[in-house]
Amino acid sequence: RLLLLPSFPPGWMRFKDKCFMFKGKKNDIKANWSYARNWCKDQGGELAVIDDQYENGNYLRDLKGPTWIGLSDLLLENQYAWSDGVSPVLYTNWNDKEPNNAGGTDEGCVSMHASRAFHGTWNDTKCDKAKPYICKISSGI
Ligand SMILES: *[C@@H]1O[C@H](CO)[C@@H](O)[C@H](O)[C@H]1NC(C)=O
Ligand SMILES: *[C@@H]1O[C@H](CO)[C@@H](O)[C@H](O)[C@H]1NC(C)=O
Ligand SMILES: [Ca+2]
Ligand SMILES: [Ca+2]
Repeated sequence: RLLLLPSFPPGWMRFKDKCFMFKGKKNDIKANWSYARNWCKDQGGELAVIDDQYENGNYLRDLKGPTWIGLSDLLLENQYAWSDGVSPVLYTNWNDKEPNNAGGTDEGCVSMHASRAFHGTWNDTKCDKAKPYICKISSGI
């Protein structure tokens, strides 16, 4: 009997019950947060939702600079939510003193640090900067 696994389009990588895709490596497109979100939606996905430290570590493996994830407080200041509109915030990995609205309250989109010193920690930043990003598709889609 065949075990039917959910199938994902080519180019996606599996981690547990999710598949994910990095954009923004080398000559690949980079995008501001809202463009990145729409790009992921166009693939049938969402910006990455990170539920635990293992997922955070898995995403980190391939990253270079700051990279968009799906967390923002764009809807309600200081209320961070995942952009898929349904996933609860089960885990956060803020860098020391973050989130801090360093650039003003419009600093609402979260990127993950990949540099050696800030390995995998999160930072609220202005949403309009073009950065690499991570999309995800959950199983069952
Ligand atoms: C966090 O984001 C701000 C911009 O809002 C940036 O100036 C700062 O360097 C970032 N923190 C780290 C550790 O990269
Ligand atoms: C995001 O980037 C797109 C495409 O470059 C641009 O049209 C849009 O105005 C940008 N949005 C923000 C909020 O910066
Ligand atoms: Ca904010
Ligand atoms: Ca910040």
